Amino acid sequence: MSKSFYITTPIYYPSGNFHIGHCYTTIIADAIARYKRLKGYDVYFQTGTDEHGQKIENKAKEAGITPKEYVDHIVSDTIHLWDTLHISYDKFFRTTDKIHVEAVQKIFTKLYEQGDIYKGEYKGLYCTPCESFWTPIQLVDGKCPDCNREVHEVSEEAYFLKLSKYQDRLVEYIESHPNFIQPESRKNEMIHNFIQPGLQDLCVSRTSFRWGIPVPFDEKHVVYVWVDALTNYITSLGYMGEDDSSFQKYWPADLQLVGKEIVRFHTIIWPIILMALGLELPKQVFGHGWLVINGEKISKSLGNYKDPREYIEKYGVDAVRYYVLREVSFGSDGAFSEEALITRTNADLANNLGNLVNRTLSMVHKYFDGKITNPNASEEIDVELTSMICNLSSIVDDKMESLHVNEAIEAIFEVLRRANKYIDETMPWVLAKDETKKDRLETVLYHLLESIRVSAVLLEAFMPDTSKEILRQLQIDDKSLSYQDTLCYQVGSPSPIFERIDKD
Ligand code: ME8
Repeated sequence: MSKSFYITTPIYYPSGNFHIGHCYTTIIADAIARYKRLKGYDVYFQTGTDEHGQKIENKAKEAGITPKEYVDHIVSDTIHLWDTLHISYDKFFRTTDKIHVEAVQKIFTKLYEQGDIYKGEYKGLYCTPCESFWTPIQLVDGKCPDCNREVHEVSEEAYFLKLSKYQDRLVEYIESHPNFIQPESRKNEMIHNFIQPGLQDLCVSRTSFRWGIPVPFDEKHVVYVWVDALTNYITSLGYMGEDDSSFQKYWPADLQLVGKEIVRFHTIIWPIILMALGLELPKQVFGHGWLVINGEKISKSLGNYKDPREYIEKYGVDAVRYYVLREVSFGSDGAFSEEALITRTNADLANNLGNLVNRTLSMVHKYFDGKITNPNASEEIDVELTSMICNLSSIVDDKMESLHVNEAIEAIFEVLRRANKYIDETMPWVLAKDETKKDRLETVLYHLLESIRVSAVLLEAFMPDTSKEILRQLQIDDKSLSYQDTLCYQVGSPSPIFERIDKD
């Protein structure tokens, strides 16, 4: 039986159109999920939408429709965007799904009955756009430290989750599980800035709006949206539902990807809920950086973005996927610009990859009518390229295991660059003029085909359409990830994979 791998993205707020920053998290999760499938794992990749809360209620009111009508429209648009980007999610989960609502109510009741949730009075500062409570010392210039907007005082009867009770256990867990919070810098930030100063019990219900999951034993309260949202990672698997076989199979999650501003929810509130429920914690929460434009986070509230579909229509899905996967070192912030997207597409995809495939297939047709085997007339000059092909899969594996996704993709492009250089060094057009060099010419072209084949198989994780198209042109079924000596190629006609984009 294959090993399972459960990977999640955050569930997104359907409070407006999605931007390339949301696509970034989702494309990276998709590349990791596809890569794990390629390696034979039984992958469960989940994404979805976080549909409750005051912000959504307010937006729906402004639009003169019900909150459910409001989110339905955005959710169907989101699914369309993910499908356009070839996101290979196994589950798109909505927090308005009945199975989730019922399970959250059971979780809340269980925690209340066992004394981890209790009733009290809340007085504090609340940021509605972020759905976050803050203490006065956490504010920056009197405003929300995340979004720099006004917070307001709230005072109401409320239920509280005993975070304080679990503080020591949480610190101990984080310290004894070095992979739990990654990258390392985020772990230090959580411990020193948030946990060690002392965890206060968390207000986990609201009475000032209605668009949420009602507390089943006290219906004027709705469940705090972060408790509702975080539990999606288990309710979607059937936890507390009629059929929990997926939960038994996939929990604990292997990897939960989240943006850096929501690491604290995922590494403080979420593990404490799990501890209180007596469940295992996810193996890793990885906090990635933001895509920024002119130094500022791309965000709905700043409105500094275009619909990602504009880029997809102009440059193609795989150019967009490649750019976000390749350009940013995962974990750090990275600049997004249309100009850099064009530069990358031209340099890496049209020149490096596209030309290599086109030149090689054209030569295979011109000199061997498309049919090539390996006569093994190897020379010293071949060793660097063939050993790079042999090592590629293990390099990509190391990089993907440590989530250096941009370096994994770079390793593939290094082989492609080396193969282009190999053409210039071996000069097949000169070999073709000499009848006695026929075997040597065939060997050279064979090595080139192998460098393209192995790269194309690996590219399935990053650029699935491109991978499929290259393998179609090669007309080869062999998906092995190492250099093969004895394949019989009968390649198809070359057609351009990426056109150069004219900047003007
Ligand atoms: O936070 N660059 O939803 P959300 C990279 N509903 N990532 C970005 C980004 C950018 N410019 N802008 C946003 C929520 N993101 C909650 C999650 S999970 C139980 C609940 C990322 O729609 C952001 O960091 O505001 C976050 O991880 C994700 O998009 C969803 O943001």
